[in-house]
Amino acid sequence: MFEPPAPERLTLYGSFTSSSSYKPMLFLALSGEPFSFRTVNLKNGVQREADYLAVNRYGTVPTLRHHGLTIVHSNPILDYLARATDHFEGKTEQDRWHAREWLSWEADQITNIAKVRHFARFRAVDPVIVDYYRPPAIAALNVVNAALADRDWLVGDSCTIADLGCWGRMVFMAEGGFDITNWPNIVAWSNRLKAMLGFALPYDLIPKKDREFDA
Ligand SMILES: N[C@@H](CCC(=O)N[C@@H](CS)C(=O)NCC(=O)O)C(=O)O
Repeated sequence: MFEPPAPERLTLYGSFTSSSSYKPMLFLALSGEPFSFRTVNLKNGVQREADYLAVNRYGTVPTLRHHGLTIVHSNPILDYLARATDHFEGKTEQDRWHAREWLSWEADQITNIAKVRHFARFRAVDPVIVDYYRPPAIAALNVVNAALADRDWLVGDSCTIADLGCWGRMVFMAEGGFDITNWPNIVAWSNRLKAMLGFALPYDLIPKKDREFDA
């Protein structure tokens, strides 16, 4: 069921409600690389079915398959895509490490925004839980806002996987009650991303059904 169409074709498994899926999806949309999308419906629990667990043992999206490789978790996927396609890669060796430093940091910190949104949107939980994640989420937004005070992109002078990873994880912030206008440098940065050819927000970008994307 989840066999990739052809080993040489990039195949992304994801879900339209998932910020983690949006990150590589946005990379692929902006880069114009051909790829196949395979939907994993989280609402129906497809991520916990044996066929998908054989692809991704964590039962999460996204997963990328290419040339016989299976890569799970959004940041290793961004790392792989940058190396494999040379899009959104840092220009210098230091920039390449700096971009990956941002990805590691976002997994620790921006993920708090995704947690607030997750509990606010998908689960009826004690408000204490949301209150626990909100301050570190705000702190993460403050860090990104400050980093963008005197620069257009997080690393170097062009968009890299650092921007796609950090933006992608925070993209549903409004669903968590975060008003982006409180962070004006993030607004300006998101507008730069939105101006790029191929950009779309998750509900417009991630298909609800399997789909082929050609160059
Ligand atoms: N750290 C992982 C997080 C993956 C993750 O937790 N994905 C969520 C959707 S955003 C998921 O698949 N959840 C499974 C579920 O809800 O059962 C990544 O960045 O890929």
